[in-house]
Amino acid sequence: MKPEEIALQFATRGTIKEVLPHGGGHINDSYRLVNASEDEPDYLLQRINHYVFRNVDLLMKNMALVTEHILRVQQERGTGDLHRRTLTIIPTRDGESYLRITDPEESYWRVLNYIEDHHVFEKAPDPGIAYEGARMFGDFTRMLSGLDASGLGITIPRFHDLKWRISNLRKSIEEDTAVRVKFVEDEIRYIESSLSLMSTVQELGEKGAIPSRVTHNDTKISNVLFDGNRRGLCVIDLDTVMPGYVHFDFGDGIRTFTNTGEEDDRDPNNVRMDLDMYRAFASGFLESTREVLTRAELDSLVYAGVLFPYEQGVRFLTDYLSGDVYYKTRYKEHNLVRTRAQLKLAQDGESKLEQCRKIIRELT
Ligand code: GN1
Ligand code: MG
Repeated sequence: MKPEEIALQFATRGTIKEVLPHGGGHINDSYRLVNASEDEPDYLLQRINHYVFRNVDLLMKNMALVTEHILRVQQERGTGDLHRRTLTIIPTRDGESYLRITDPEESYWRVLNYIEDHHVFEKAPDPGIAYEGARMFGDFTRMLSGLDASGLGITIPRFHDLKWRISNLRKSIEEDTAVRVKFVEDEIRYIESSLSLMSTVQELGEKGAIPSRVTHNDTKISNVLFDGNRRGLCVIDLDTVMPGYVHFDFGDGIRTFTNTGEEDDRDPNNVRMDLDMYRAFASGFLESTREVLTRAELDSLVYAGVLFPYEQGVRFLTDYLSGDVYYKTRYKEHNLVRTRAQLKLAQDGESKLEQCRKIIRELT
């Protein structure tokens, strides 16, 4: 079924005159539903990737809990312009939070409010934007610190379980399905040699030294919408919101905000961890969270900044070795290019670990 036909099944207002492809996620497909009437809002239609998100029902229940909680907090704060500052699930005409289609193939769809006049940055252009984006993600953590994490389901089991990610990588090396191991021996060596440093956060979690919280789990800059005045409007992409450690959000933010190159830079020499951006991200994030985080969390955040480029490198490499089955790729070596860029960022971060520790210490 076409997105145009799917759209008709949701309880939208007005008349949809156009369906335009929207955004650049690696997992779901999104479309903007343009309303014929100026007075009626546009919407966002999304096809939920069912291969990645096996339990759509649970995912949508999480999303309802989180969006309702955020709306309540924003209302208590007296925030204006609420429809641009919160995500709202638009139900189907039958009152369901999503639509399941079985014919001709199984697919899952949902509709959200479209946030008017927003800007997305694929990369943080300057420290001011990095600060603001980080403040938004920190505020997300802060708003959800009032929601019991155990009430949320796990949308992707073991999403940031490093041991599991490493065991999958080792399996993909052993199986060598795509006959590519011979190209990545240096990368594998680096991953093995840094594993013990990278395991710090997981070990703290296992010991119970850091608490479980509601985490976003995909805190890249393109998941914050900005207005025309460089102010953050809203955090989007709530599919991976589930219980986790604050390190997951801090770490993925550092991975994406501080990279001087691209996530998939073909030249790893372009990729470094920019310390001005680091300071900007850390100070924005901590501005919102300083009061809710424990000392043990604050003292160990620095490890998250190296862990996330590393873990992302491990995930891209596993997909490369498995023959590109998870991430959308635009060319044959795309996952290899991504792997090298991410591991370069992890290595650069490792070499700057003490400087980063100092930055965080100064801010806490
Ligand atoms: C995926 O689909 P997108 O771009 O929001 C991935 C993230 C990765 C990211 C890398 C569910 O996110 O974990 O960090 O790509 N999401 C999932 O860009 O695997
Ligand atoms: Mg995402």
